[in-house]
Amino acid sequence: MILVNMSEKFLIHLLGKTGTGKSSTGNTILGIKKFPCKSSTSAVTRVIQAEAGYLGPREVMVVDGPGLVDLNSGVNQSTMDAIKHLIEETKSNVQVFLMIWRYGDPFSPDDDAMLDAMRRTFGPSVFRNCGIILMTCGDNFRADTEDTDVTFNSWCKSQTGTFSKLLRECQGRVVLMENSRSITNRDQDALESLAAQIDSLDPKLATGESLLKDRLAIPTGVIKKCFFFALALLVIVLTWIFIDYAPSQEADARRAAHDVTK
Ligand SMILES: Nc1nc2c(ncn2[C@@H]2O[C@H](COP(=O)(O)OP(=O)(O)O)[C@@H](O)[C@H]2O)c(=O)[nH]1
Ligand SMILES: [Mg+2]
Repeated sequence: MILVNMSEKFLIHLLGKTGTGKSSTGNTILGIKKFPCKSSTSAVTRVIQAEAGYLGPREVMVVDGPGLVDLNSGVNQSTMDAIKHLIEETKSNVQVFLMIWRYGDPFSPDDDAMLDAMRRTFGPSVFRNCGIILMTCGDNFRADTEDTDVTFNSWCKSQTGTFSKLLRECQGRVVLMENSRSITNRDQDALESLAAQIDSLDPKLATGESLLKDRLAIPTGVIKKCFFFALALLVIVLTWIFIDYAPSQEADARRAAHDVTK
């Protein structure tokens, strides 16, 4: 179990698949190599590790762990449970879910499974209230686009599918980070952008307390579908009553007219 000092205001959870640069991002944020990282096809980080530090003047606790999705074995439920447990322990703190991808990696069904598991575990508004996308390998992005007028913003806007849906859910919060620099020459632009986006979260909606409450909320999509289903049912029933009732009224009128003529 990790004991978190409650004075840390922000918990920054580094989330994503194995090898996307989660631990490297944690080290860039803290400005010190606290998390082990290396290029490997299997997970290097095997347990949840939380390290305290500062992002500008903000007190933060950075939480690193194994990938949320293991290659060929789906969502890593034990990591998900460990994060949930940590949030329960730090209910009053603002929780930041840093969803980490490596620039250049294609999205796969694993990514959708991971995002759905997050929505199921922490509620349908988890990304709206707490989510920030972070793309690592900013160095590769810059190398790919140096002779073009493609900016990171325009690149994000041109993306479709899973990425664009998640970006909408995250209210457009996205950061490009270069972890390949030395710790003494950290990517300050990325750190400033991350800090500004953390500040833009609504602290009332992003606390652990609010997240855990939100878990029980019914998604608005489901409410809308139920409403339209009920409306359609009502129209069918009314039409049926009207069709059934109108001819019998006509027949009554005809019978009454017949009685009068007699
Ligand atoms: N070029 C480049 N390599 C990176 C960057 N971020 C991470 N890496 C490399 O990607 C590999 C996996 O990183 P790691 O942080 O261990 O990934 P994790 O499994 O998600 O924790 C390591 O070799 C890192 O040096 C980046 O921004 N640029
Ligand atoms: Mg790692």
